[in-house]
Amino acid sequence: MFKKILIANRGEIALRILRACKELGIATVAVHSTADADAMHVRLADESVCIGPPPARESYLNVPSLLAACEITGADAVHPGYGFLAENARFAEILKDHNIHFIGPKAEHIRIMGDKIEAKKTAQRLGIPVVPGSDGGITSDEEAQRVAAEIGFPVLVKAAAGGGGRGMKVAMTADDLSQALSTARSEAKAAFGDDAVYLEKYLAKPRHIEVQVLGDGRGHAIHLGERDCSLQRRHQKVWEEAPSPVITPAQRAEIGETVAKAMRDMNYLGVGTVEFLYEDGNFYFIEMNTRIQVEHPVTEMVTGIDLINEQIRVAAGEPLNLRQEDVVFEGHAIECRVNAEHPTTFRPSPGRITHYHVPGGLGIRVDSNAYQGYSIPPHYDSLVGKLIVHGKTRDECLMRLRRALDEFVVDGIDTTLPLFRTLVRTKAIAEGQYDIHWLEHFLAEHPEKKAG
Ligand code: MV4
Repeated sequence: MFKKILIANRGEIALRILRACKELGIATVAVHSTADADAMHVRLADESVCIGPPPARESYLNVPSLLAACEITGADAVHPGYGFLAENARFAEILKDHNIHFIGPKAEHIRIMGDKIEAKKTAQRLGIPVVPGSDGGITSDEEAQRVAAEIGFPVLVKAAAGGGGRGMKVAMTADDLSQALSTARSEAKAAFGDDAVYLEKYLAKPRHIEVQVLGDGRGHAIHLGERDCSLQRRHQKVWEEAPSPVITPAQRAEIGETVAKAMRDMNYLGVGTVEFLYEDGNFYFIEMNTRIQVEHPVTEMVTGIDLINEQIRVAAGEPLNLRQEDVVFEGHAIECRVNAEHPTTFRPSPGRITHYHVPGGLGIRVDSNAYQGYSIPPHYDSLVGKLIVHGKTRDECLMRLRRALDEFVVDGIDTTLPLFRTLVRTKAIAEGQYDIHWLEHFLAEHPEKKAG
């Protein structure tokens, strides 16, 4: 097992990783920018190293600084968390070259899944259902027209280097296709320096459902069920839940086994998430994330499995001692991402938290780095914390969530708590009847309701 882990991240996830390390008896090194000297993860770590000024590219993305911090402290492994360097294959290789373990998948798998065309080809080859579309990249207007005629309009042009919705263009008819292709190409070139694009059938009203996996890198892999992350705003998840309100146990077992088998066949190492669009009873692969995700706690709450603990242990070469039949799903969990943003305009609201009180009681979990008197710096994402609630049933979970949201106090800054207080009392949410566009429509149609 590792002796000392350097946590190459900040915020709530740095704290989450630190807690897992403490329970495993592993020493911790926090790194921080000058803007994060007062952060909770810095206070609680065994050691800390300042790695640069506030801008992420000069601190949390600064590889030479991180290597120096490993060297100074003698850390034998790095946990990247999510964002920053978590899905940077080159970083994983550089660490390996320095005899430092990267707590994450093999570099080759990070690289494959970072290229959306390669990811889709790999998924399809491994038996995962994919969205109908081009076999690989599109090289001409003629090829695009041929594929589109085959799959039918509307079609979606996507960037190979994309993800997060950037470089995506819909073509409703054949007349729109040439324009969609060239716009997607130039946006992709500008955003990612890579103009490779591919074509897919456009699914009009799908849900976003993702399957959590865990592998030991040596042919053993299991699934931990799905999360429904359909409630998003501008490609940012807002509310996530497990299980999905529309998936049956038989469907879960089937898609879960399909994904787990694929992970076994590729000898996948670590935690991963296979993302699907779900429409009319069918799953369609879109992407795979090769990191721990923000919303991992909802899976932990319904399985009782500590994903970061498992992630660390398999990265250290320990076998997975969980079999698929050991994974038992119990009850329902919902996560609300509380952001330091105005609840109706979503304008970022960094600043000092003057009063802070978190909800408690049975089934309540708050993953947050915030505390009374803490100042949220303006340089990073606006996540204040995650409220995760568990109940025996979805209705009990919603009931508890209403109560927990009413208890939660974050004063001094704007937060999205009032939005959640409204959502949790909204009929479509209570009934679980929402798709990936529901929240954007709700926010556009009910501006007066958003503040609760
Ligand atoms: C799609 C789609 C419809 N049809 N692909 C957006 C982000 C990227 N990761 C995948 N995305 C989509 N891909 C096909 N073939 C609609 C979206 C999409 C979306 C997906 C998940 C969650 C929210 C979304 C919001 C808008 C569009």
